[in-house]
Amino acid sequence: MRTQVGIVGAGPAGLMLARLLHMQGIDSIIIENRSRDYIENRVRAGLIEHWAADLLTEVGAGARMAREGLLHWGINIGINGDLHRIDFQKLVGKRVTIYGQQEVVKDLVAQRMAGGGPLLFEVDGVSLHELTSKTPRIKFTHAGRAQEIECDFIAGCDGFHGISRPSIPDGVLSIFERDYPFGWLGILSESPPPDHELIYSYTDRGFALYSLRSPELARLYVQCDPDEELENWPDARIWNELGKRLGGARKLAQGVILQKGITPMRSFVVEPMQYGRLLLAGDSAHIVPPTGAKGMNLAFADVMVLARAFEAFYRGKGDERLAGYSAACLRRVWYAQRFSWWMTQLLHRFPNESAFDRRRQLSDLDYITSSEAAARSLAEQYVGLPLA
Ligand code: FAS
Ligand code: PHB
Repeated sequence: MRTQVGIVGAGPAGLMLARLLHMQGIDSIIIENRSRDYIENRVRAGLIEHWAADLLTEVGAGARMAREGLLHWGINIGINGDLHRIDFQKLVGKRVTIYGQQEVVKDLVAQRMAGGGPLLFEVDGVSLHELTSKTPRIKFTHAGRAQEIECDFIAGCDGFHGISRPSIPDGVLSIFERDYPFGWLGILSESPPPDHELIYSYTDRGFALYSLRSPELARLYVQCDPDEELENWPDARIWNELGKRLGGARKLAQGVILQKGITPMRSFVVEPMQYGRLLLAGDSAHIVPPTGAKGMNLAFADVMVLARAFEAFYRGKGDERLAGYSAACLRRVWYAQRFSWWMTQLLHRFPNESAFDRRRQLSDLDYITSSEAAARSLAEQYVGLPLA
């Protein structure tokens, strides 16, 4: 097979890139190692920044989001049960949209299958070749047969555990990372959330997040040990801890837990985000802790920059933008890294924290919830900084 851009991975990054390229008349082939059913039911993100929701609408994949998504004009910060609302409307005049990542993936896959170009599911044994040549290749097996795609460029959109980043020779990439001494145990529950907006709750017992997917479907997270085992968290213990970490601010309704999972917390960036004619986008190049809800939004921001660079190249305007792809992305990547680290250190209990750090953290929370300037800074970063 031959195409202009070979895309590895059908997550938010790969699917949005393919759509943006299709709108520019640039061909692409997407290969995905999971089944359609698996990627359309993988529970992950749930919060879409202002500009990113507008982008989904602009590319023609926003109709169901407009019907089923929830517009939020604020969030609540809980400090041992006292809730403080950060009013996005008043502070920055912008909103976020609550709409499950798997719904975004469903909408983009449906659009692709309806005439956007090839999308091969359940491929296996993917490997990348001749990345520094003018015709890099992707080799894989599909339906039991060996296949090969010759491309002008390869977009590595295969997430943190994909093969694109590891295909870059040692010594080329600089790695910046930080692991956190805790994780998040997340549940999806058939129950009304404690509030119609998100509650980020700081308590002496640790952090908890009360989010939602609809007024009847709650998405709830508790801070847990980094190497925690799910079997140590029977439903009763989860509800007990979620109840306690609301600190009496709201009543917590219980319901059937539909999905349960533990997410490690890490910050990770590779520089540069490209090698030869392989360009990395999304989680394949960077990971943020979910406290700032930036992961999926950052993946969209990367592919906006990448699509513009490909457009310039195929319009004969040279490869300057492609050469400058990493630099163009990394400023926003580090903004998101900084905000996500800051929200994480602000709201979680750290093992062996000093008494000084504890007081400083409480003072940070007091400042955020009593200074309009500080609240505006949080709000503008949370709803999504304007694209460069
Ligand atoms: P993805 O990992 O989504 O997609 C990569 C795709 O490549 C996958 O479909 C994978 O199957 C495929 N793939 C992997 N290896 C392959 C191979 N060898 N060959 C072919 N295909 C391959 N972000 C937010 O913005 N807001 C949130 O609220 C939020 N909450 C989160 C909550 C949790 C529990 C988790 C885990 C993450 C959360 N995130 C959040 C971050 C998350 O959304 C990611 O940033 C987002 O999925 C990144 O999208 P992609 O870069 O497309 O990677
Ligand atoms: C979610 O709804 O899944 C969610 C929302 C905000 C976050 C993380 C996750 O910061």
